[in-house]
Amino acid sequence: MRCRVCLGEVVIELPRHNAAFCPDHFTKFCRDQVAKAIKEFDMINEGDRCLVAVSGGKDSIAIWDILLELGYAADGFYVGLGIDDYSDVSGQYARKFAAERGIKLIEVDLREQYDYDIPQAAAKSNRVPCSSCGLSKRHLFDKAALDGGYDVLVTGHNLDDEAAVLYGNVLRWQVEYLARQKPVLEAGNGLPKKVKPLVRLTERETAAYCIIKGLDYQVEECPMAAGNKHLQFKEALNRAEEASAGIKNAFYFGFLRNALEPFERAVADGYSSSGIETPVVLGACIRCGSTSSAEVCAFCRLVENTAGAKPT
Ligand code: Q46
Ligand code: ZN
Ligand code: ZN
Repeated sequence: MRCRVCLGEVVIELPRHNAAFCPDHFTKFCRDQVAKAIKEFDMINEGDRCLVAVSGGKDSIAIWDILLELGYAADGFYVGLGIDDYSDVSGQYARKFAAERGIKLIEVDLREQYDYDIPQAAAKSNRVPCSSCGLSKRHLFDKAALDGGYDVLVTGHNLDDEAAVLYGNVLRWQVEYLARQKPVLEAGNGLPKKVKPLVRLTERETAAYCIIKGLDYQVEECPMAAGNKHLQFKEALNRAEEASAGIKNAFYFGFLRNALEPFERAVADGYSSSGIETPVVLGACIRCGSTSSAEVCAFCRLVENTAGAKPT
């Protein structure tokens, strides 16, 4: 096969697009896909200040690089999760990327600033580590975006991530989650606007983008990912993709086009999976001031239960 654009030597084949690309046209393809997602879903406006949640992995490094290449103002935000060497190395890649370009990387370290880490939180809770990790990251991402006055919080969720989450939510008909399964969540209720500009690229493509561009990233999988059911859903969808190229894309974008709206409407009309119609009253957490339906938000409860320390 030759490059679809210049007929040069190919570096990657993309069966779902029935195409192959040389290095230059592949990186252009990635930028074009991100630009298309941003435009299609109205993710970022001209002049917006973006904060990219950077884990040091391929997806967040790739989206940070692509946004800068596309001319967006994008700072980074990294959370030190305290997951042994994995976190140390991940942080180094995020810092290296920022330092080489002279751009801003905001950092929060769970141990230093909140007196706990993810292994501790996982040990104290009866749930998989990703549960307290996800809760911590979501809270800190939102806080950093709001405190820094950013217009948009950018995360590196790719097509594989979104299709796997959708698959899990469909299997259990999680109506409330399905109603929010969108590549853009507008600002509101004390939360920043959140966007996922990588939804048109797979993780194989973001990894290839980083390798071709010589961007260093954390190659190791998180050692605490065991029990994360999304990984198994991803594997199931990878098998489906092998059987039928493009099925992931069709599944995810078909949902957005054809099936999202009734879920949004149901939730707007007061649907509750518990069957109890209790209007959620949002207030401010008495510890940290973040928007919460409880007196003390879930993050502050996690901090208190895990470390006995109150966040500042
Ligand atoms: S870092 Fe945290 Fe992930 Fe590790 S513990 Fe799970 S959520 S897998 S993206
Ligand atoms: Zn080419
Ligand atoms: Zn709180």
